[in-house]
This record gives sequence, structure tokens and C-alpha cells, in this order.
Amino acid sequence: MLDLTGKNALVTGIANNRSIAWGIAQQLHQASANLGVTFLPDDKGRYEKKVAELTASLSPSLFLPCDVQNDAQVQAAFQAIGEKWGRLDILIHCLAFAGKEELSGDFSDTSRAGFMRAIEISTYSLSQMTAAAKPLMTDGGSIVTLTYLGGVRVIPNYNVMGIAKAGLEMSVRYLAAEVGPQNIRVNAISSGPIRTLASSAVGGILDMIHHVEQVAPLRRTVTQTEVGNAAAFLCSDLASGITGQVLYVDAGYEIMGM
Ligand code: NAD
Ligand code: 0WE
Repeated sequence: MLDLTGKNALVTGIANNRSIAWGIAQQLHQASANLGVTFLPDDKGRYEKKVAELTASLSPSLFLPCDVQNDAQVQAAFQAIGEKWGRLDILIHCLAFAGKEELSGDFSDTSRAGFMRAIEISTYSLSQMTAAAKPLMTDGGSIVTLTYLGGVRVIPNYNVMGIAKAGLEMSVRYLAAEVGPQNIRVNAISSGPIRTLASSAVGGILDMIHHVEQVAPLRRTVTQTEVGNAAAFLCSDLASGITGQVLYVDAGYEIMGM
């Protein structure tokens, strides 16, 4: 059994009980990590309420608003971590966004603003958060982000998100090289398709999941729990020699040529 006792872990990207970040938070909690959770604030406070209720069973010791488009809010979140915990060991970056109009039709029709927004939220935010986390990771650390095969191969309709994920995966390498001397590791998990809030809003996701179930070596898709277990592993000392990598948690789909 993985043991993360005494480790302070910040988990971003929980929206509801289907979120991949929720699967990760549960597995980190099961490994006895001390959790902090962020939520995306909205006008009506709906996410705040939902995420607070959902995560109550994990008794997070920090619960913070964090919209990555708001620099002051990101700074305030990491300042609160410094004040409350003194040290950060684990950062889970599990968020992405592109406008719905960007995720269908021709990629070349992506607007400048839509392109920038996808990259800002889905790619830049990893560098942004790593910069804020670095000074708090005084005893080394582990940063894990979530990516998708659409950043390496052309997947219909993934469009600008594919460019964002390609940039994210390269960011993992540059960041790993930068923070490695401080014994901070940076890795990505490339998850197979899972039905979540973000993915369910995508046309054709069910056909895609059906295709994976036919083709993947394990003849199925993966679960949030399986991604959570891989994340817990990457955050543990069992992975102490692993950095700059993209680990596929996809029932083997990536190796197939059909
Ligand atoms: P999700 O909708 O549950 O999570 C996406 C999260 O991004 C939400 O919690 C949302 O609040 C957050 N977010 C959006 N804009 C934000 C902002 N400006 N500031 C802070 N947070 C913001 O969906 P998910 O599928 O769990 O996605 C989590 C990660 O997993 C994403 O990086 C996604 O690309 C990746 N991923 C998903 C799949 C899949 O099939 N679901 C597969 C591979 C990778
Ligand atoms: O990274 C993702 C989800 C990305 C995503 C999804 C949405 C839908 C709702 C980002 N932004 C938004 N914005 C919205 O308004 N995945 C890997 C899941 C996913 O998304 C796809 C997929 C798969 C798989 C989009 C097209 C094709 C396949």
C-alpha cells in the first residue's frame, strides 16, 4: 500500500464526482496525504458549494478559490498554503478548458481569442502554478498534470486542445529539467477517455469510448480510480527516479495502430 503520510498535497480541477481530480484526491487521501483542494469560483458560488460537499469526506485542511486566469487568486492560494502548511510536497494540475465552439469543425477556424484562452488555461497554468509551488517545495516534491493522446496524434474535434496538450507535455519536460536540481519531479499522466463534465459536453465522446473498448488491449476504458492510483504512485517515493515523463493510463490504447 502506498504511503503518503506527512505529505501536503494540493489538488486542482475537482468540479464534481466524475472529475479525474476527484479520483486522484481520493487515492491521495487513501494513502494518508494531507489534502488541500481548490475550486473554480463562479458568481453564484455553485462550484464552491458542490466541491465543498463532495470533498468533505476527505477532510481537506485547505479549501481555496483558484481561477488560473486570475493571477492574484493563484498567488493568494499559494500564499495561504505557505502560511498554513509551511511546505508543499505534491501538486496535482488537473484542469483544461477550450470554448465549446473550438471543439468541433475545422481547426483552422479557431479564433485568436479562443486559441489564446485554451493555451492560457490548459497549458500556461502548469508553468504558472509550478512557479508558485517551487519556493514551497523545500523538501523536494512531485507535480503531476493530466494530458491526452490528442496532444500527440490527431483526434477528431480535439482541435486546439491538442495543441494545448502538446505544449503541456513539452512544458513537463522543460519544467522537469528546471526544478530537478531541487528534487522536484514533474510528470504527466495521459489518460484514456473517461466520461466527465468536460468530456460529456463533447459530441461523439460515446463513439470514441466505444472504439477504445473494441481496440484497447484491455478491451475497456480506464476509471478515475486507476488514474488516481497512477498519480499516487508518481507522487510517492516509489517513483523517486521518474521525472519529465508521460505515463499512459489508457488500457493500452496508445500502442495500437488501428
Ligand atoms: P472536469 O470538467 O471534471 O475537470 C476540468 C476542471 O478544470 C474543472 O474542475 C474546472 O473547474 C477546471 N477549470 C476550468 N477552467 C479553469 C480555470 N480558469 N481555473 C481553474 N480551473 C479551471 O474534466 P476532467 O475530464 O476531469 O479534466 C481534468 C483533466 O484531465 C484535464 O486536463 C483534461 O484535459 C484531462 N483529461 C481528461 C480526459 C477525459 O477523457 N475526461 C482524458 C485525458 C485527459
Ligand atoms: O481534455 C479533455 C477535455 C477538454 C475540454 C472539454 C470541454 C468540453 C466543454 C476542454 N474544454 C471544454 N470546454 C467545454 O465547454 N479530454 C481529453 C476529453 C475529451 O475532449 C474531447 C475528446 C476527449 C476524449 C474533445 C473532442 C474529442 C475527444
